[in-house]
Amino acid sequence: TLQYNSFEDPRCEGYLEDGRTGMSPSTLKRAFLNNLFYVQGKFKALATPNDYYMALAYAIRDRLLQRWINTAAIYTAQGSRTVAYFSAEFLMGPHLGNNLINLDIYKDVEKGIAEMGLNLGELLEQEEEPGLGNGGLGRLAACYLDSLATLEIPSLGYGIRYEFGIFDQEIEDGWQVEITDKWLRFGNPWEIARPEWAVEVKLGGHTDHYVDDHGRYRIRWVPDQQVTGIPYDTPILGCQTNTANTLRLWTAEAPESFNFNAFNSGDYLGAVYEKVVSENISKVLYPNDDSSQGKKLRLTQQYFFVSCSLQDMIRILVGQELPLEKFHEKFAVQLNDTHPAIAVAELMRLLIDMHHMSWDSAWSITQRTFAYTNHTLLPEALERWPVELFGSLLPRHLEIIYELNDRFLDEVRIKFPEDDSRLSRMSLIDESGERYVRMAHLACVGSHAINGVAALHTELLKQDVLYDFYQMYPGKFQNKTNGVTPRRFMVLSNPALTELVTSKIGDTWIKNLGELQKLEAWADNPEFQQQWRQIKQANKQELAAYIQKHNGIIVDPNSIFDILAKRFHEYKRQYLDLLHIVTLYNRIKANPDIEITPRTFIFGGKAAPGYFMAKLIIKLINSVADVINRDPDVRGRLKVVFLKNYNVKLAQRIYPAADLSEQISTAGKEASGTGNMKFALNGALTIGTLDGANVEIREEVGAENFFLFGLTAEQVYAKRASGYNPMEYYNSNAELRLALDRIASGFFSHGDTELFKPLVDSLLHHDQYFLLADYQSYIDCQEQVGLAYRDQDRWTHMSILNAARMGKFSSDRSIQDYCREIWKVEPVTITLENSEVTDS
Ligand code: B1H
Repeated sequence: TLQYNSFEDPRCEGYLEDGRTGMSPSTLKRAFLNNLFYVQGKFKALATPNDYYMALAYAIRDRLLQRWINTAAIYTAQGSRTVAYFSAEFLMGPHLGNNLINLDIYKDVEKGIAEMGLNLGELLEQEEEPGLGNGGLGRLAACYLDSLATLEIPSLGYGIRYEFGIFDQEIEDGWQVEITDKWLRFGNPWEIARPEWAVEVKLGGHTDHYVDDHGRYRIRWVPDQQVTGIPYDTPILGCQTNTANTLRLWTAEAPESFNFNAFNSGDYLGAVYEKVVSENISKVLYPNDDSSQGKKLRLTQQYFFVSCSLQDMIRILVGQELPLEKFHEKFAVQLNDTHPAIAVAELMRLLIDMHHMSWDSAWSITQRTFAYTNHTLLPEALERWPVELFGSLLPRHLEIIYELNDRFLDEVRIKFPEDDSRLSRMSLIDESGERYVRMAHLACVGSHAINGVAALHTELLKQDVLYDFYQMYPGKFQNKTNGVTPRRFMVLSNPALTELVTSKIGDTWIKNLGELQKLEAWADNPEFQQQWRQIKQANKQELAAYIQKHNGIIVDPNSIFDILAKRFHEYKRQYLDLLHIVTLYNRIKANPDIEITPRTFIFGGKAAPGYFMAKLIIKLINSVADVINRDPDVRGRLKVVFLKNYNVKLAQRIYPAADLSEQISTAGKEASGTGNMKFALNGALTIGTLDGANVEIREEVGAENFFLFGLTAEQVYAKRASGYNPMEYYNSNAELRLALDRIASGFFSHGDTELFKPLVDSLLHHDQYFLLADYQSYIDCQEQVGLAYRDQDRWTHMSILNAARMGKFSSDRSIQDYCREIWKVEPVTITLENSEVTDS
């Protein structure tokens, strides 16, 4: 039995507080100092901020472990139905602060740390964030894990433990420079390796058709490479609950036995080379957002983590003495886009080849297991793999896909006879030119539910990209509008606003965001308005200090903080924001006395390293900033700031300080957006198009509290169909012409007229994303924003109502919808009584 120390103030009766589980301030303090000594091997005089961070992280991890082990024990004992969220990306953000919030000990720890002469904020700053995602899709997965745990839903996140996450962005001479993200450099206190649950993954080679000892026809995959997947587990704690679920990420290693032939034949370097090749699989995250690269290594990554995860789930099933026939009863698997869609073929292979199930049983289990979330309509993001490449890596899966396709096309023929064009449109194989495997089609056929991520997006999926599949299987289609976790994006990142809100309506809104509605009663209360404004002002001052420290630019916290923060992509139209900036600049230059509400334009975001136009837009922002910030004529009225290395940590500083949230994508292009929700939750007003979740945000907050501009998706389609000519707008709009001419003239590029030519030309001659068509509407709308800001009472009223009406956009709501309508899974309560820790 364990030896317990006795402590002065155990929190609850009958509960033994030991040095690793106790939550009282004195116990926490002692645990922290113990870790500093015994884990970091330091005492105060020598300790670095990182030592302090690590000492605290381990103290908090100890508090999680009891919950984590109990959660696993109870799920195992009850054989609970479990959600498995398959995602190539999990953009988790730093763990420590979030765990303090969810354990509900943030304030106590902050106080205890201060008593030791330290500052919690500085320790939190030390944590290197696990940036294992690109943007919205990866962050959505992270918010969903938070909500799943908070709602006490048994769940596992499955993905890849990339050694290098999304690159760090530096700016040199205005250009983006990419630096590798060595996030594991100082060790990761949140993960535990589980080498005892390693699995083997085969790659390449060919298939063998043979007759087994019982005279049965069988197929065997003879691979030419094998890698080992090692799981690393991270606890995902719910908010104010004992549930701690697991994020299980796979690292690729060479099998120990691998290539001993090469060793034996003396080819030591050859054998080590093979090892390097294996370990490359989980080396680096592909840094593209909303586009697919078509590289073999990427397909290998996808197959690697999917195969590891499905084998792991079979191990769990067998461990609970459940038959394989119950796979779909034990697990609901969500495919986060098509990146894990190979799972459909892999589960078929495992059930048929490895576990000798019949095709029909395997198919019935497979379809009842998977559900597929589509995140984009952009054609360049739809994953397709050349059949050749696919077959060279996954020969058996290609056979399975052909067989699936034959059976599927027979179904199509029965429902839609004599319709060859439909057959070729729907086929799992694109045969219009070079042959490709269509991953979205595989995901649709292999899933019982297909969902989009906002109402408009789901409608467009049904009408356009997946039209044929909607006709074939209308019952499979559902909408699940995205959501964000209020724990990280409000309670943790905006403590002052959290406290104000809680002082008025209590704290139950944190787990039931709909209750924010009660704030409406305060929207016109002068005292409350003043407090609301003061908090926004203080948050802006903090961001201003950050800007001064990192950019050397002094910005005015009384100006409108007008913020566009997201990945760089032409469809997101950062360039349109720039055209507004240049237009205001031109107005002031032409008429120095003009009245303009002072603004600070703040940008943040990364461009994919190979995306030339996106990188050129970053350069243009920095070039415009250089000129405007130095020009005495606009001093006190316009400032432009590019914040480098936008990531979860920086996002947490930005949302609380925003007055205006820029959500200006071309209608029909942004599937949902989630930044839009985080800004509004923190009291920013939105200027936006009718795109993605903007539509629903506007519905919720009311049209009068939302700055709407631009063409609708339908109008965009109509314009494209009738032959859009951007030059007409250029010729007929003097201000627009002036803005573009300024950029083209070399005014922002030291006289260089070539530098930004590709940007100007692309607008004048193609303008794929309708910037010129939306320009005037945007400028007019921004004028309204400037006027509204001058009436601070009105602005504050709108700001309060925006936050008060964000209830729908909690990821708790999204997850409840998924649980009820797709996964059919129920909560399981985790108690700490009978805990293995306290019982033993
Ligand atoms: C979204 C992606 C994406 N949609 C391919 N698609 C990737 C596609 O590495 N790749 O190959 C990576 C990411 N990401 C985003 O998902 C949408 O653009 C947003 O509108 C949406 O809010 C977010 C979450 O649903």
